[in-house]
Amino acid sequence: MSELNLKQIAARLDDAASHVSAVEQIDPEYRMALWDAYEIQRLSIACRMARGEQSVGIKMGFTSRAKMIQMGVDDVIWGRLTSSMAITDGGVVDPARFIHPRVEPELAFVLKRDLYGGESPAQALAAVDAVAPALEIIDSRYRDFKFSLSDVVADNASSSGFVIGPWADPRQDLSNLGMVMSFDGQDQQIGSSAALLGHPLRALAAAARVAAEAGEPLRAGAIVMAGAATPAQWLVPGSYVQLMVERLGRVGFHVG
Ligand code: 0L1
Ligand code: MG
Repeated sequence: MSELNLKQIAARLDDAASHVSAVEQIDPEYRMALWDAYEIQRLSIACRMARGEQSVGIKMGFTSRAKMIQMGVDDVIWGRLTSSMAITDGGVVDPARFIHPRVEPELAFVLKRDLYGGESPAQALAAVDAVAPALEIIDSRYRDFKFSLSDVVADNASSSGFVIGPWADPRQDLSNLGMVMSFDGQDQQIGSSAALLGHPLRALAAAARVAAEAGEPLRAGAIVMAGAATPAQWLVPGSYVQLMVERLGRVGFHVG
């Protein structure tokens, strides 16, 4: 794909996000290779940086076997997190910022040391400062939330917002923590941290690998959203979304 096409598509996706307006899928028109899709993602996030947003970390997608099978893929995808996507724990989210937002229960890590890719999960843990319950708002920029693998990669893996709860010591057993996402106190999704590639630290090691492969290794201070433990749910205006993670605590936000 030509440099011009890559830039035009990146601008199209950036416009869709900033004007809260869905666009048609790109892949049927251009047959994007996966590396083109990641370059479009990079260029589209560069448009945000040019407006003053800062890079704060990355998100992992398709970390559950169920979602990989659904998409017919055998590797994770990833996207970039920027400062404007951060939502305060307990804060209010205006749904008008999004096209058709969904929310999913996750864990987040923050690093105290750089990761270079190739680390084992145990080695990756040594670089972690803290772990927290987290919620991700995903909002595909494509009409009807329909996309191919390349489409969703170009669209920053649908990433749109994230909320991080209280940070906790990561040196504890994270392998099978119960995770319950509720709306107004009604349980919506129940899962386990084991859904994240079998162990959330595997998702972290995978994040280090993909970031290094992209030439942007994870630095101290970076946040990693490690992936969803359950399917995503549509946001309901007026509701309070909460995630409770066994031993780690709660995180939530009001949908305005
Ligand atoms: O964060 C995720 O696992 C979602 C990745 C993108 C696919 C989707 O929008 O459902
Ligand atoms: Mg997610």
